[in-house]
Amino acid sequence: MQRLQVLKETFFGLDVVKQRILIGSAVAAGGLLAYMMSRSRKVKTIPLGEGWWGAGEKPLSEDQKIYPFTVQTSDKEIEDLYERIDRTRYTDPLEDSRFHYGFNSTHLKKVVSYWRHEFDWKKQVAVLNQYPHFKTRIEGLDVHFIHVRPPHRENQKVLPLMMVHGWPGSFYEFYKILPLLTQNHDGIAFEVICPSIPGYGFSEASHKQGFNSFAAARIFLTLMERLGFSQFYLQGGDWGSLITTNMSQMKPDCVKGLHLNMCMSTRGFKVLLSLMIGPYLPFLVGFSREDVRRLFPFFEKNVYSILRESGYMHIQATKPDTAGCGVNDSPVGLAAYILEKFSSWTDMKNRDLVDGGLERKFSLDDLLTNVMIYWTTGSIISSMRFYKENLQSNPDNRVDAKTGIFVPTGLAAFPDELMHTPKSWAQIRYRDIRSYTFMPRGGHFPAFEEPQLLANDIVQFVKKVEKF
Ligand SMILES: *[C@@H]1O[C@H](CO)[C@@H](O)[C@H](O)[C@H]1NC(C)=O
Ligand SMILES: *[C@@H]1O[C@H](CO)[C@H](O)[C@H](O)[C@@H]1NC(C)=O
Repeated sequence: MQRLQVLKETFFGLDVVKQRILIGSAVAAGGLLAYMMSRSRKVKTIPLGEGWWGAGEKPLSEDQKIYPFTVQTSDKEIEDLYERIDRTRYTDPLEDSRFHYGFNSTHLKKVVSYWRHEFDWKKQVAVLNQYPHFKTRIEGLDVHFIHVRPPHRENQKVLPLMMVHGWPGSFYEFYKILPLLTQNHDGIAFEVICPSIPGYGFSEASHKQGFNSFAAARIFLTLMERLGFSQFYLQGGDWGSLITTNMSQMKPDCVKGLHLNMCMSTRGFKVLLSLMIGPYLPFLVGFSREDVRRLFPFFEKNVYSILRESGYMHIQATKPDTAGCGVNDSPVGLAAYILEKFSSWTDMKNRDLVDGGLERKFSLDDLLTNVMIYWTTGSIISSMRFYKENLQSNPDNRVDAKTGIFVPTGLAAFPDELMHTPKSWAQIRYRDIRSYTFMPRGGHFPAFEEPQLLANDIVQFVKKVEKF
């Protein structure tokens, strides 16, 4: 009480200006304190939760062994494919429409003719089997993955790295980057684990509703634990970016570093402000010149362009089982549906080309191998359901959206990615960005399109984290 009295007398003994300065400072300090508390409140991890996605009742115990797996095919599978291809009904494209109405069906016939007469699935199955495949049961599902180790070398530090694909890709997207990552880079090399998301390719699909990126993240954390890794690196784009982000939020102590080639962080006042001021005074809101080039005009590049391209997402997030019927039944329908994305998501300008520019970055063998992974496993519908499960509720309200990511993070911003995320936006969620690179070329599937560029960026990021 005595002290309060002294404070009061001192305060009123000051002149008005000093009183105001004092009040102002107190308010500012209070605000700062409240701000820091609100930020530190976010320093939490997402609860791991639990789940079981098998058919029927959960058994009392489950086999936890890891089994080798080999991709197989049969003459019957190939005959069935050819019969269906031969019965395909096409519709002529509109004159000069190129890829603007979707896959140009005149060009589709050419791709399908290659598929039918030249593509050799048996040979591609051998290509798939050049790396060791495994399956293990987690939360009621058989989870498939490949596990590739570098050759033994003296004085080499081997770092485990999990790479997670998205839609409509697969573990096969990583085949060209694997040899680059298992090379020795000044004493470090990666041992790489590429799982298939449950419901994609050779990983069993959930039998129950609600299988989202949290569940996939938890399953992949269990997979890494089962493989004996207590600390590892993560890499992803598309769904892989969400899943590996969620993994980093759930078990930050296990994740030495997170490298993403797509990241979403476009919420909040800061983003709004930077959109209004950014084009005029980019430095004020932390934009570089390259950010401005990639972001503006904002509505054209980020709203209209997304509206024109995201119909698939709305369908998959609402009625995947209906829309999926046709593409699960027709290999040509499936190829058009998937390969259109490999055209436009590599470069939106590909829509202006009669052949969708498909072979500018990929070989037909590589593209059709990815299609065949969906076709032979009959997994397109379950892959589409992942949209519904993840977009059920407003993603911004999910617990993980409000949780920061505190593990060392590396971002590779490819110029033809669907949306550009400036570093200043990414920092809102990713609180420890160690590297942010404007990549010189490439789009949504960089491991498939530009394996060397992506590998270089992963390596430089990891060297920073390891202080090599
Ligand atoms: C479709 O592609 C073929 C090339 O495969 C081209 O000759 C044709 O003009 C294209 N059609 C349209 C409508 O763009
Ligand atoms: C897990 O899933 C995504 C988000 O980050 C949701 O939107 C959540 O925000 C969470 N993490 C991701 C993907 O970044």
